[in-house]
Amino acid sequence: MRLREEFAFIGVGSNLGDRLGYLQDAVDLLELDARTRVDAVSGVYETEPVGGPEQGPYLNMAVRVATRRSPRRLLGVCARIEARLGRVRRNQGGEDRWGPRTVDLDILLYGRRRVRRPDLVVPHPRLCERAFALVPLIEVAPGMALPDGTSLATALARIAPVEGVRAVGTQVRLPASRVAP
Ligand code: A4P
Ligand code: MG
Repeated sequence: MRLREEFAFIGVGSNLGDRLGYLQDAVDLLELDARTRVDAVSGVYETEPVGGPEQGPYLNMAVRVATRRSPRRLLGVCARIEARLGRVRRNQGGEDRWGPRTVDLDILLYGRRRVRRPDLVVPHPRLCERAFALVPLIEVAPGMALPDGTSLATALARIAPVEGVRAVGTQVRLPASRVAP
């Protein structure tokens, strides 16, 4: 069955190695998926690490994609990109949880859909607690609301004042095929 195109929003984070390079590669690889195109990218933010062991600051951004993949298939696309960019999953649920990573792709929203499966929860379960996810998301999802009708702006206001999230004043490039001729 061919799904119609829907907008989904992916949060990308990196805190190891060439962080900006990993964000760019993640965006380019999302565009390479045959059923997904990158529609917009947020600015890049440097953010203090939340949770996990002692670790360095992250770069975080959000990507709006138009996709014909189901939520589960899109999660598969994200997992393959993480693997390709060198993220090694060890010790699931153990000390690596929330630990440093070359790149992490989370599905923050998939339209107004709710998904509750053992391997996938959308909206992302910790979205509303995390300024590092919400601030870039609002850039690429202006006016968007959560499935319960709460606007993202209201969700952000609930966790204000926002600390530890600083725009670095740069953006990754939209993949070449998206740039107007
Ligand atoms: N999973 C369930 N729902 C989703 C979803 N909506 N999107 C499952 C993506 N994955 C989802 O994730 C574990 C499992 O979550 C996946 O196999 C998938 O089936 P993971 O990426 O392997 O592990 P993780 O990222 O270490 O754990 P988790 O719980 O996803 O952590 P988070 O919530 O992604 O947090 N601080 C700053 N400043 N910036 C960050 O980007 N990121 C984290 C990771 C911690 N602290 C951070 C940041
Ligand atoms: Mg994750």
